[in-house]
Amino acid sequence: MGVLAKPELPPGANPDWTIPQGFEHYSEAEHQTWTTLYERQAEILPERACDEFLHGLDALDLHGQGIPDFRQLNETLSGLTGWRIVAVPGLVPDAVFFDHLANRRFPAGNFIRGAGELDYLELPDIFHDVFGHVPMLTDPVFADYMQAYGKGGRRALSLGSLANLARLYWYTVEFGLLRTPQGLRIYGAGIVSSKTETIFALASDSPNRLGFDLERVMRTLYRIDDFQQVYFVIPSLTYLLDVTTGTDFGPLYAKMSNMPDIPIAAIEPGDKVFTRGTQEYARSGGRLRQGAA
Ligand code: HBI
Ligand code: FE
Repeated sequence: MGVLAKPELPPGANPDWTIPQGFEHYSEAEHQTWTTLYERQAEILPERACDEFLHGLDALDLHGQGIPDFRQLNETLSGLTGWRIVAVPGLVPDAVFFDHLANRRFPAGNFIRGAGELDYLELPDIFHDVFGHVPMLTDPVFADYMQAYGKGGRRALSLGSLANLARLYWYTVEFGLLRTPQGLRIYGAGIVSSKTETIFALASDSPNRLGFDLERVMRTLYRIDDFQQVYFVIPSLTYLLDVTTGTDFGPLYAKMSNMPDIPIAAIEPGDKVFTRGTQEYARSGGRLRQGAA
């Protein structure tokens, strides 16, 4: 994998990579794209997204009336958990990203995907960032977890252990599942902002679904180009917060540095198996082969 080019600070951006959202510049078509994406998710998320996510949509009045104004969202969000959304032009350097999270600032892209790429995009746009990530920031426990992650990220960078911590983010914040008395529910932004993966993550018999274990997750490889082949299940948001803030990551990083990464579709001895997946979707070529949106 090539070394990711160090993104250059775009002209006009602040040293912390923040920019004005430019709310007044969005076109009618861009507002309509948001509404279309919102309506598709609103239809399928009940009984699939966790209660904390759905309550967050209500608390923020994120109900599909076009692209939201960060100034309005921030008044409500900061009152609930002290978090604020800051607009950025796209991915920002890791150190910048962690510093924002450590200060309860969530960096959200201010651009929205084109009408022709509704179903899949590599880069996080405003719908992924704001619809996918922000509702969970209204939950006090998850809000604490995200700030702890930011503080941990700064430390991981200093220890050269970013890869392990990025996997923790990937398998929780982006693609995490939560166990509830009503069954498994989604809290990961990468799933909840995707129509097709929202269905796949809970209903398909292709992926593994395994009980969350901190070391196991931080050793497990992941993919960025298609549906996940494994989802990790937490028993509660409090568990996730407690196990991460209660762990000294230094010795854990040192221990993992002498251990091999775990392949994406592996099931290891000691795994708590909710679903032993067939991996049929991945084996059949996934999104590219099946033309799945
Ligand atoms: N920048 N804007 C933005 N959004 C992200 O999700 C993001 C980022 N920079 C780095 C990053 N994520 C990940 O590499 C971190 O989890 C390490
Ligand atoms: Fe994301």
